[in-house]
Amino acid sequence: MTSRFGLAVAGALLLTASFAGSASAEEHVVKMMNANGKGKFMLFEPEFIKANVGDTVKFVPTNKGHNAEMIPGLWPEGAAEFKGDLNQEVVLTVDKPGIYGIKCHPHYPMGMLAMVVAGDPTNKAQLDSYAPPGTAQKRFDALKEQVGK
Ligand SMILES: [Cu+2]
Repeated sequence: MTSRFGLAVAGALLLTASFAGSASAEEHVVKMMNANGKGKFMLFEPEFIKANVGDTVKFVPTNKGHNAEMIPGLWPEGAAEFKGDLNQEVVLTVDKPGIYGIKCHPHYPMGMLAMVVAGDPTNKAQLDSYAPPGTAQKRFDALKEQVGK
């Protein structure tokens, strides 16, 4: 009995170790939505994504009328360009460390943006130089706050 228990513990430890040491890429899923039911309209859910280089972020059109595309003023140097079509699922491959700004083209002035932060925020200076349009500033500032954490 004791030895069998010991074996189970050893197995569990082994499993934990292999997970911790795994370098396999993660897929993050972000919904594109009209409302979150908590008084927020036109949004990516979640809006802030902490990722690792090599991960992917899949943007899913949960509601119609949205897309996901890069914010050119907030994009890691050398990272591939990114633009999804309206109502289409699109996958961002995180190929460089840094801060990736994502917007929905139709609703960007209403603040529909997301940030993906992977590894070192190499382009952090862009957070200060970049000026989002209209009421996007408020959500931009909230996301910017999270990058520092
Ligand atoms: Cu939208």
